[in-house]
Amino acid sequence: MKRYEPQILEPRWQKQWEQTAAHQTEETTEKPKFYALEMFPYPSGEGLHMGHVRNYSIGDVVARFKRMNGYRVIHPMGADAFGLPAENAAIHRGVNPREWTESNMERIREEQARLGISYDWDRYVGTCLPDYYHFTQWLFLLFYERGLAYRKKAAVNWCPDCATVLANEQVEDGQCWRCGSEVEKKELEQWFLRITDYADALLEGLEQLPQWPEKVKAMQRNWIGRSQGAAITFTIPELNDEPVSVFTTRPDTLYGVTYLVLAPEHPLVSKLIQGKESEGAIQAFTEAMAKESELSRTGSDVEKVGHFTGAYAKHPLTGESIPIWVANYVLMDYGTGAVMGVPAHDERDFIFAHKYDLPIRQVIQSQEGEEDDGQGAFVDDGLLINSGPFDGMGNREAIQAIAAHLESQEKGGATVSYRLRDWLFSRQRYWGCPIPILYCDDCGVVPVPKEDLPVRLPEDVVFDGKSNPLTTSDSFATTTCPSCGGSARRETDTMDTFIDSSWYFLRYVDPHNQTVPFAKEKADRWMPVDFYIGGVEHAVLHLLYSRFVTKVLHDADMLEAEEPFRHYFPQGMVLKDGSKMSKSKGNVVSPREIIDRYGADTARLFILFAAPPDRELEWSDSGVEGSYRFLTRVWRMVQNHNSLFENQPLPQQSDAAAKELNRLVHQTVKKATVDMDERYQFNTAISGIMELVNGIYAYPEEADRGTLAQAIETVIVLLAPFAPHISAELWQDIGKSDSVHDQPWPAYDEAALVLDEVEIAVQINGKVRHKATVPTGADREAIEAQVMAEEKVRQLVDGKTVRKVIVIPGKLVNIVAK
Ligand code: ANZ
Ligand code: ZN
Repeated sequence: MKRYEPQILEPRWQKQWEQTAAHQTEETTEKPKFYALEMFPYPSGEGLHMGHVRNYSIGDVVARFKRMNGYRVIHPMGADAFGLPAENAAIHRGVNPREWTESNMERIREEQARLGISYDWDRYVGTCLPDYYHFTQWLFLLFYERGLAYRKKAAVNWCPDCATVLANEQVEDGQCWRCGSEVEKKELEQWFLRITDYADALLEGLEQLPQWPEKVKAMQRNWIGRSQGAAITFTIPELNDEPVSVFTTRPDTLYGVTYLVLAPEHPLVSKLIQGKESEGAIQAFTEAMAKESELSRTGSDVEKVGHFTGAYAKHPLTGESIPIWVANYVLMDYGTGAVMGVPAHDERDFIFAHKYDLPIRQVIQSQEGEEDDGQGAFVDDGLLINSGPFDGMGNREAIQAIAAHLESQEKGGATVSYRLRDWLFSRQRYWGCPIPILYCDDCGVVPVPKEDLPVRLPEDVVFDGKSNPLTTSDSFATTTCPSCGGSARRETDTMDTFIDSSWYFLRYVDPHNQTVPFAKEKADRWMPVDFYIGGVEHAVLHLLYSRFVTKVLHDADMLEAEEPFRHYFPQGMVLKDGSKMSKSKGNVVSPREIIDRYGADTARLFILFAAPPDRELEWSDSGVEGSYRFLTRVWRMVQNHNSLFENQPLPQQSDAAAKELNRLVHQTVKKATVDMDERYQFNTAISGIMELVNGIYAYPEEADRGTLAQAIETVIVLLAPFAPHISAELWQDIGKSDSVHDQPWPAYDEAALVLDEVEIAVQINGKVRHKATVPTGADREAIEAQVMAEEKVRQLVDGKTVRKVIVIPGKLVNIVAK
């Protein structure tokens, strides 16, 4: 018998698929489309890990299943190839980041090919290749033209010794990861993308995504953080009635304000403290706050620290004098950077007022009119008190009423705030996409004309780990201004690498386009992505940025779709011994070893069988063994019956065993179809196939050969999406000249699922008293259970004790009862 040797047959099939372009995308339009996408990998030096293998195995089953079901499928792959690790390799090991990245890309591609994933390699996209980043720059210019890219001073992490900007991950306990010096915040000109313009669209779009997990949508909603409230204008008499606006969600508490708090960075602070006693202390406080993160200032267990400025504001409705403070917990970049303190009704303000001995004034009372116990803030709904004309009003109603009243007096009005910030987009890094902007002494900021793209990354750069390498290239930094011909300086910042992955799925639809990022017609042919699978760690940033970019491109008339991913499916983690498989835990199982030992089909089958795709998957060596044994069993089953296919017997369910096997075939097909289609329950689909294989092994020698042949064919076809190599080989071994992967997914016949039935006699103490109808082939237990439950039988034995039930399957049941 021919032996199962995956190490030999798998590479052979992979080569054949490559040579025949077997997975080339069908661009026809008669068939419905399906866009199957897996998150593309970062080409690190480590190669693929099991998380990748799981990701691709799931995506591939979906792609293959849809192809067999008559869809034209696009299933592309690429590499997210810009990023810091390449630059670090250059700094620490002196390697060229481009060569380092390209060799990793090559290695990962080889490993992906070894898995037998059905990618259309002709559409391969690498974000660090000039071919691709040409159009990342093109898109940046589009954002710039549409007023969605702008420059603004922003605080960045700055290491004074290395004279460089640090990413947040490079700041460890407030110190530079490289030299250990204290990291400062420094205000530098940075590029931003105006994602806040799309805050509402990004929220509303979530309503159109019923197939996204609720949890992921909630995370995005949270991140956007839309908050409905009011802006209220206080004035500062000593500064000529200069207005100061606060943002509050609780205008109903306006009469309870006993102080205002400004963020230390608020522009009014320096004016307010000028020449006052507080000046020195508040300046020092402001400097100290500038170095702290948002979390270290506002965390719920962080002590609230404030300083009185010595200045007062005037209450917009009562005219009262309100002391103005600065405090750590008020942030400049939320709302207006100023808040009104209402200690009676806000927990945080209550703590602050207690600490600094500020007055507390209750303005909302519970419906029952209980006295406030003074133990904390009263944050529930109730009726207004101490609130002038609004006394007695319910506070919900008062939120609207007070906002409207302020509006009529031009002292404020309803407004919305978002947690979402504009996307800080520039990086002082080398291995990223250059920002296509020039600075000319005469013309100012000049975008590079589209016909001059791409702005290529220079290679004559120095990696000293200090300055941005791009600033060390002579060929790059100076150039001529396209509008006046004078000399100009190039922008040396590169783009945040998140932009690269925010549009790659659009490049896949038209990867060789040399003039535009993609043709609209092609985008409309394929978008949106129908099934996007990847780790839930991307639930916010990557998925939100991709949605943002898609919406901008939609508004620019570049595609019809308004959302990039119809169905986002977060895959579960791969665990080993109960914890995440990771290098630091030392519990990594290498995909290479598994493939070397058992073949890719076993690895894929194990991963898909061991758990539903959205659940955690516990790695198990015995489970892998089990999958291998199953494939070997399928192999033997087919080889043993090889001769069966020589004369192609027609199935005829002439005997009971054939009928039963035929029923099992249809049942298995139905189960696999229902489990796989949009339910993605691959594990149960596979266990169904395993049962069918058991049924075939148990099939009697003398039963109909045609039915047996058909059952075996069905197993091979059903296995094709899971274990594509072995099924291709076995299909060939039973004499088929076409490819198993071109077979239609088998249909099932509901009529064939119905069990045949027989009539049997039911005796009580040896006398026939009843006839029961039971399924053919039902076993003793099933027959006894059914018969004893029948109404007629229950009546017959009523009041008697059943001593014994004798079942002769297919013939009779005798109940012995006294
Ligand atoms: C007065 C007040 C009374 C408030 C009350 C709450 C309860 P969300 O829901 O997160 O939007 N706030 C506004 N701007 C702030 C800033 N820049 N830094 C820190 N806190 C700020 O929260 C809005 C509430 O957070 C606002 O409503 C304000 O406090 C505070 F009984 O105003 B509130
Ligand atoms: Zn110029």
